[in-house]
Amino acid sequence: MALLTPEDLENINRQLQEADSTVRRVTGLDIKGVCKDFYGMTPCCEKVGIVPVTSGNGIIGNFSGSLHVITEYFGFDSFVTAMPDVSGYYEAVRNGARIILMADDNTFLAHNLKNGKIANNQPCTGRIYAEIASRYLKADSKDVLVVGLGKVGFPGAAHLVNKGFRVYGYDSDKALLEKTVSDLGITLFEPENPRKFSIIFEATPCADTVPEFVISENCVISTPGIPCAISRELQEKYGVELVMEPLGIGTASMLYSVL
Ligand code: NAD
Ligand code: 2YG
Ligand code: MG
Repeated sequence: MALLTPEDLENINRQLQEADSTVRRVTGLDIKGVCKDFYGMTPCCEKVGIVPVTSGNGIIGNFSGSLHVITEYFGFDSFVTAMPDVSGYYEAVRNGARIILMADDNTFLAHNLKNGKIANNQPCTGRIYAEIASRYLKADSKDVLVVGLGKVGFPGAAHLVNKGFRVYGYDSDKALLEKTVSDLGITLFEPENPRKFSIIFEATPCADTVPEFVISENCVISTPGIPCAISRELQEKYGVELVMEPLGIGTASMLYSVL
């Protein structure tokens, strides 16, 4: 799995503000507004304990610090523990944390200790980016192209199907693509039969995965995938509304889902 780098997380507050402006232009609501509508909950100053984890590839510079900024941005009262791992977990609970946020190389979770709800970053990220895409106010139809059907893309695609969208799926892994098309009852997107979309949801770890022939003027590309799904040049050429941010939108989705 591709891990975040400290550089991805530089200026997280500014990245969040920029993403918020785009989400507002695209949906008419800010990220908080979309989360509130989607989950039917609002934070009430729940105390969040952020526990750094040293296992595997170890602590990522800016990761816990960014989670601190993000949680406060969305109205939670949060703190990063001084100790990592089990000692940090103990410290978080002893200091009154109601929600624990922590990640190793495979799992990033939010656990609400009061109501027992637990969330995983991948499906929560997929659903919220798909939800934002689905709310595009200027969409020309209910057709959506989904590029990347893995741990983030699959739950996003499933969410769009449940919302009544016509989902066209594409993944470079042919076996996974065929299985997903059959499991979700979506349409297999064939690059040999090109067409344009006003809503695109992308979730791959690769760059430039959205080809020019699918991009319509002023389309939305809602993409948690890092690095970016399209070049700056194509973004400007077609006036693409790009919803892309490395950590905050997915974390907000996790936190709202455990309230
Ligand atoms: P994954 O490996 O489970 O799935 C990725 C899928 O993309 C795979 O099925 C793969 O076959 C497909 N793929 C790769 N290259 C492709 C291409 N050129 N065209 C079409 N499909 C292609 O990974 P994941 O856990 O779903 O994560 C996807 C991306 O989202 C990663 O970059 C991850 O770091 C990122 N992510 C971002 C956030 C966020 O908050 N922004 C949160 C979680 C994950
Ligand atoms: O506590 C730490 O600093 C580290 N143990 C965090 C490790 C996180 C690893 N996960 C990732 O880099 C991401 N693929 C998942 C984070 C979701 C946002 N992109
Ligand atoms: Mg995110």
